[in-house]
Amino acid sequence: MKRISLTQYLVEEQRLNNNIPAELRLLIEVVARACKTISHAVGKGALGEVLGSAETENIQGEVQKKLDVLSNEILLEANEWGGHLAAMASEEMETIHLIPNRYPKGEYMLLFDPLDGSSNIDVNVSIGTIFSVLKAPEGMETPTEQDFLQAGSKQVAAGYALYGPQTLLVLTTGHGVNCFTLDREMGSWVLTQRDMKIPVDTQEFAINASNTRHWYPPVTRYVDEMLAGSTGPLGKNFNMRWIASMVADVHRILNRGGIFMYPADAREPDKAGKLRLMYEANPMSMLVEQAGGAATNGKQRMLDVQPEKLHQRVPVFLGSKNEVERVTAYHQET
Ligand code: P6P
Repeated sequence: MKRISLTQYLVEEQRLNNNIPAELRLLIEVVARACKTISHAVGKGALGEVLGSAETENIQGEVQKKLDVLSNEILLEANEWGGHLAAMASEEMETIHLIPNRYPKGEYMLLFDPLDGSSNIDVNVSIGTIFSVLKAPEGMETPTEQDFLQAGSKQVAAGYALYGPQTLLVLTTGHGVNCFTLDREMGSWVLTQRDMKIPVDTQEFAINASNTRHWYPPVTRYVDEMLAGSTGPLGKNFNMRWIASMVADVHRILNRGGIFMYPADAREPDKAGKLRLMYEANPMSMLVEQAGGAATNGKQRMLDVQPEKLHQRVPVFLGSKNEVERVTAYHQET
């Protein structure tokens, strides 16, 4: 079967369905090129002197890995001169990054977690880059942090790169989800999965079970019912997977179904869980919904959550529609 490249896919989408403006197409290609560079650095591992800690902390107070810092710099440098962006925001930077005056400004704003799953870097487990694209307010050349605080439903594109046995790029512009595999010999992204769909039911869940004693009742009830197996109230046995790399867990769910949960728990007073809304939960929720799944914060549709802070955290329940709806219903009952 003749395979097509990311460029050909995007050009054909733009030409045939007119659903990807040229500027957005070019922005996506810049991000995809930056992910190729990150993949190359990640792939070198110890040979590239890029493993280990950078001995610095990010805005989250997390010790940064060298690859966290390098990946962030790669995305900043690749996107500054392109002319498609008005500003960027990153998990690794306290506030937004405006495009330097020497470059033309564009109509989009790019948000990213440059290298998600950092705790896995040094032990050679899959990690990834997550990105989200919003539109800057009309004619706004220098957006403020406030302009970034748009609900996930306003995203015009979202995706991730997964640096695993293969390097993959999974992308949506609001018209389904497609997966591209990096052809390392040609250096091009090749369309390998069209219109990915998440089964509405599943027998596989993903949660960090070491936090069991901290969970609130709706999560405890749901996990206990799954653990009860075929003789329990759900009438079926469940398997569990937890890679501790959201990109890898979400990719598995996009391929074979499942429910991913990072709930709030009694450890944090703000009841927000660990994952960030703007550049983890929102892009992943757009992908999951576009693939026929569901995503909530336990109380409401994730993409309807109105952001209040750039780095705000949010509880995450996403994946197979029927299971996300079940655990969300349990939250409504409390
Ligand atoms: P825990 C990685 O650090 C991350 O942000 C997500 O990729 C992942 O799902 C989660 O945190 C893992 O958290 O508490 O299990 O280490």
